[in-house]
Amino acid sequence: MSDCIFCKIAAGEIPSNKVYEDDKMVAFKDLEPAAPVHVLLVPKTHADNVMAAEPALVGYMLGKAAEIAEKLGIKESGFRLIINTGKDGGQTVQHLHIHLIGGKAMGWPPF
Ligand code: D5M
Repeated sequence: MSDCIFCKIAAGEIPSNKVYEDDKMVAFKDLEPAAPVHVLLVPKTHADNVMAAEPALVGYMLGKAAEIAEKLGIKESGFRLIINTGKDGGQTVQHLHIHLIGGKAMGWPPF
């Protein structure tokens, strides 16, 4: 999508602090980190949200999330994966993204 900021980041048209990239996705640091480690995993193909994405792609990204957590040093301490979806889910960017958050102990429920 031509006006999608995450499409532009994934294509390298807008700078980001990337921690991982392959042919299907990128992962980059969130601009408004909620914890010491906070990266966003974003597919290179546009999907508005998790419901619009290919399930196999979502599974691929979840597998990569575990790899990236290890790379960022939070595999042992633990982390949280979040996919905000739609209005009540708090989704503000309409391009599927998985938040990978860690580096501190978190509570539950998250609201
Ligand atoms: O989360 C959208 C997230 O995207 C939010 O945590 C800020 C982040 N964001 C928005 N623009 C950028 C850029 N340009 N770089 C890095 N991070 C960004 P949501 O789940 O939609 O509420």
